[in-house]
Amino acid sequence: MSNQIKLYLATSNKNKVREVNEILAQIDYINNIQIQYIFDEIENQEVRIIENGESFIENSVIKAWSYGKIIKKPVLSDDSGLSILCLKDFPGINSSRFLEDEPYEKKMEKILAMLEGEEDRRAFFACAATYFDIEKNILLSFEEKIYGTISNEIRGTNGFGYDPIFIPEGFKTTFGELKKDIKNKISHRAKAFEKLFSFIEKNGLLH
Ligand code: ITT
Repeated sequence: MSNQIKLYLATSNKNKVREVNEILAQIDYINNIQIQYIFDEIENQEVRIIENGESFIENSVIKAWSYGKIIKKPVLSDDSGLSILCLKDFPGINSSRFLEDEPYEKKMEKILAMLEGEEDRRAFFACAATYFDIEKNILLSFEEKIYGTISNEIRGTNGFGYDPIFIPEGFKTTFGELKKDIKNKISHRAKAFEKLFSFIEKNGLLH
C-alpha cells in the first residue's frame, strides 16, 4: 500500500473537509491523499483570519497563506459561496457572513422572501480551491462554478449551507435532495479541486 499523504484544509467548516475527501475518493489517479481538518494540527492556537478580499480567489489565497505560514506545511483552502444574478451576485463572497448568527433555515427563508415574485431565479455556486506550499514557494488557485436556479421552497436535507434551495442545471432536484455522489461529481467544489489536483499530480508537486 502506498504511503498516505496528509494535507490540511484551512477551514473552520468541517463540511468542506468531508466533501473534499469524498471528491478525492472519486478521482481514479488519487489514492493516497487524505484531507485533514486544520484545527487538528493547530488546536491550541487562536487564529484570526480577516477575509477582506474582493473575490473568491482572493479570500481563498488569504486563508491558505495565513494558515500555511502557521503550520509551515503545504496547505489547501476553499472559498466558496452562492451568487444570485438578479440580486447582483448577493450573497456571493459574503455567503457565510449573511445573517451570520442565524441558522441556515433562516438565511434560506430570507433569500426566498427576497426572490418572492421574481422570475429570474438564476444563480451559481463558486469555489476557489487553493494550494500553498511555503517551503517550495508554490501558490496555485483555481475557481470553478456550477450554474442553476433558486427553488421556490427549501427542499432536502443532504449537503450543507444553501444546498436545499439550489437546483443545478439539468436537474429538477435541489442539491439538498441529490445524492452526495452526484453533487460531488458536478459541484463547484468538485470542479475546482479536480483542476487543482490534476495540476498537482501532473507536476509531481507532492513528491
Ligand atoms: P471557512 O472560511 O473557515 O473556510 P466558511 O463556511 O465561512 O468557512 P466561506 O467563507 O468560503 O467558508 O463561505 C462559504 C459559504 O458558502 C458556506 O458557509 C455556505 O454557506 C456557502 N456554500 C459554499 N459551498 C456550498 C455548498 O457546496 N453547498 C451549500 N452552501 C455552500
